[in-house]
Amino acid sequence: MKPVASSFKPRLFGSLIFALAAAGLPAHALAQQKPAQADLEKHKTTPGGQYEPSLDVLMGAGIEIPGRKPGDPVMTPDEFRTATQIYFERCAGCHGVLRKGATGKALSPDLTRNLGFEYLRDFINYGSPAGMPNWGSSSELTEKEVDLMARYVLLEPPQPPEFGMPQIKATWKVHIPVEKRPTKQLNSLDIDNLFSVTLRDSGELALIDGASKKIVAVIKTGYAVHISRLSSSGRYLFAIGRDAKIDLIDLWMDPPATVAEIKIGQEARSVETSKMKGFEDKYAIAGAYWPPQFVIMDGTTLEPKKVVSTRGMIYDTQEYHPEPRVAAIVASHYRPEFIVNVKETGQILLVNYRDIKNLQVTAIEAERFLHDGGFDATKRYFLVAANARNKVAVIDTKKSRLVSVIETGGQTPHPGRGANIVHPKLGPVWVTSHLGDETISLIGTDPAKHPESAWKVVQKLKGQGGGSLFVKSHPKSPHLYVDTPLNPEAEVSSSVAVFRIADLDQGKPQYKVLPIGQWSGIAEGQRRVVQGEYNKAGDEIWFSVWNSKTQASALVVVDDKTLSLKSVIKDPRLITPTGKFNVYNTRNDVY
Ligand code: DHE
Repeated sequence: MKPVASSFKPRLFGSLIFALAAAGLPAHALAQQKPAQADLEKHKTTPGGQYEPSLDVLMGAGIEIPGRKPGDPVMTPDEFRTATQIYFERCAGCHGVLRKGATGKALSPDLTRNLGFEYLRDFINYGSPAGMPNWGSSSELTEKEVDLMARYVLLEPPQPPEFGMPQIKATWKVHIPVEKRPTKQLNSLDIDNLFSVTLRDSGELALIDGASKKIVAVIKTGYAVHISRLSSSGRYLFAIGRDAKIDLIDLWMDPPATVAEIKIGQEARSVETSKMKGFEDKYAIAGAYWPPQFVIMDGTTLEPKKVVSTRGMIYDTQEYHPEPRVAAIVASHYRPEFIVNVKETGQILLVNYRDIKNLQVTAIEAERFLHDGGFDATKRYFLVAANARNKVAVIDTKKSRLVSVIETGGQTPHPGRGANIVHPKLGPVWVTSHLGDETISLIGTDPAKHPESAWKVVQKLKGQGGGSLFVKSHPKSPHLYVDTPLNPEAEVSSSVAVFRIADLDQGKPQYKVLPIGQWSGIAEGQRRVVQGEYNKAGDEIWFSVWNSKTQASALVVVDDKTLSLKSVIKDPRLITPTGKFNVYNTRNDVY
């Protein structure tokens, strides 16, 4: 069947076309020809390209097929459902749920119809060096699926439903009311040295005792659970799934168990709790990717108190963005404020929770595509990556204002919460690695004693390669660790690089490679080694060896002083372990 849209005249432009033209092909043949292998190489998916959000939960949200318009490509309801699923899983992260553009270009029908079916099909097939993955030629999508997606983007985008207070309230369950909970810790766990480990693909978390390395409990959570955060006292643990479900776990119970749950949207990644003196354990906040909103809740019951939309203007162009996602959220230690990072508008919102009825929000103009970040060692300054802009924005949480926006000098910074170390010559610095290359950037964070270094990239180290997601150190550690789980080389993705902090003032600081994947004793799979996390004492660091759901995974514990293998935690229940959150370090922002 010939799609109706193929009658639209393809407008031939873009780097793929230039590459073909350079190869001497006539313009009319361009859309149909396979480019040369050398040109295709430039279109390959990068680690950064692979790491875009997959909004796969949205499909379950009751998507309506938009009304057909004259000239629409023919598509059966089944095809439409398949295409919507593919779009949310693979495309919406960059192009937006509503196809208004995010890090990728807008794909609204007024634009796609101008491009035409053939152009779109070839673009989806071969990608572009500007970052569009080569979905077809990499065999990620079949020829039929590429054809389907080219027709799909010519249609009006379907709009997933909103999720306001009535829907949020309907999902809220208190399993154990506060008055029926223990009044003192009932178990004998060393709570501060517990690790909450994300078991991504089983939708669970494992609580592991830091000393014995024994699994204390495995607790059901939301779909593809993402992160854990702790209440200020350390008693309550909050886990958020990609389906925006939060589980509130009481660590005083024997064994620790879920006491309340709620869904704050359809898709989410971040949760945090109030840390300011006088507000300990009082509030929780979670941010959603869809609908674009954050929700403030009671910290002990999850009762939703306030839903705030993040739809609004992009900070610099002052244009409306219909779906600015909420990325990292941290809690200020200086003011009763949550620091909410809004990706697409580039605004950092300081949400004052002193008076929720008369909510005061300070909107700071920062940079677009804010993603993840953490505090400096004093916890006064918050540094967040604007990843697609290769920048880091710095907020002074004491004065509630922007300090600086810094070019990191690498491609796509991805710090996690970053690492704070004291450089032998340059004083306190905060570190980020990068998804796109091997650069590890050190940013000065001490304007009082090292004003010449403050808010500048004072040193760039070279790590093992691109595909890094997390750096880690500890105030007591002599080392800085850099993972590379998304590096295409198996040897690099299954190991970590370690720098000795004392050597950083030498000409070209060298790193040592720890073969964590090999140490795990697991022979199968990709053995991606991801996200170091210290124990409370700061003398050992845990890494996840992250395999697929059907393969063995493990946690590997390294002696921080000797950089030798200390222990391997293996258990059939450890399915796809990724993030690890030590209670003490997480509640006190130690990293
Ligand atoms: Fe994450 C933190 C979003 C994929 C493991 N991740 C975060 C944060 C955001 C985010 C916004 C910051 C939360 C905060 O501090 O409040 N992550 C996203 C995505 O949008 C993305 C790119 C794709 C997606 O569809 O979700 C994504 N993340 C991943 C993974 O594939 C990882 C490696 C494995 C997994 O479990 O899914 C992963 N993300 C993590 C971890 C943290 C995190 C471990 C917390 C790090 C920390 O030290 O605090």
